[in-house]
Amino acid sequence: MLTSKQVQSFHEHGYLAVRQAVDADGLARLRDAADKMLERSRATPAEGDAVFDTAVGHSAETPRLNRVNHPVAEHPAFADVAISERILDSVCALIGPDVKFHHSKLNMKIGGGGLEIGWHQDFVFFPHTNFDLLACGIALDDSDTGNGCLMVVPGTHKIGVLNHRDVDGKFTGKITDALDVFDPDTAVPIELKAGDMSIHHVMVVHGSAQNNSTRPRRLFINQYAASDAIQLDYRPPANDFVGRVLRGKSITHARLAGDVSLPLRGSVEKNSSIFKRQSIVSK
Ligand SMILES: O=C(O)CCC(=O)C(=O)O
Repeated sequence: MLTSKQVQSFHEHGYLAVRQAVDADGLARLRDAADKMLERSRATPAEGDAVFDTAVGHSAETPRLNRVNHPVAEHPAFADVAISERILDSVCALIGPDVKFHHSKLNMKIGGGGLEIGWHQDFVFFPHTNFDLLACGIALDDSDTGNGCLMVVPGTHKIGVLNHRDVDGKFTGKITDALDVFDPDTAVPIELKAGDMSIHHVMVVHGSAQNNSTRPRRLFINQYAASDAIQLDYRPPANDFVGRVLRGKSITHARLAGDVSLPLRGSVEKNSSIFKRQSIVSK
């Protein structure tokens, strides 16, 4: 369970590192499941599919992934951790007693060039009626600045929704014109040991550098939402976990965050991802 100091720090800075969020057995199961997913991806073509976001050079002989989409629906080891009491205790301490599942992903950030993720706020990818959403990232490997750990800009969850569109209004997936609003030089790394967990607010500016080391940096991310945060751009649920109430009651009312303008992402290509979107727009 989080301490009151951790809860206060999250609300003040927009992120936390939680040590040993999964035990050694849980970690071993996650790592084994990640290895199995990589094996399974050998059958996926180079361009990827709905589950596997392939990295450059992916082939049956040399599987290389940027991401596994919806891992909770692909292997029980991921689902067990995503809905574990231990993690839900932390989530509820931060966004309240009524919580639902939003989505999961396993970002692989492979050694020898795993991709950079540009500065962004998660909220713009899935705008809701309020901001009580957060992401829990469980490290499958030790994660530090050497292998592209998550970086956050503290306090930016309080500066409002930033622009993630180019001059033509096309959604870029990364912040385009707000460098006067936040200073990337004030970003801090969230360094984790395998089994630790980062938690970041849906509005905090974050990203991560390319992995130029020889070590992998796998981060299993689960997004949770307060049950009364309702997604504004409806999409058919990708699996049975999406929208599932994990703690507390189902809601009868949506809660609005106040007088805010909520940007809608708009439609994107099939099997698009943050990796593809950010590189398309920056080319
Ligand atoms: O894996 C990372 O370093 C960042 C993850 C992230 O921000 C995302 O997938 O939206």
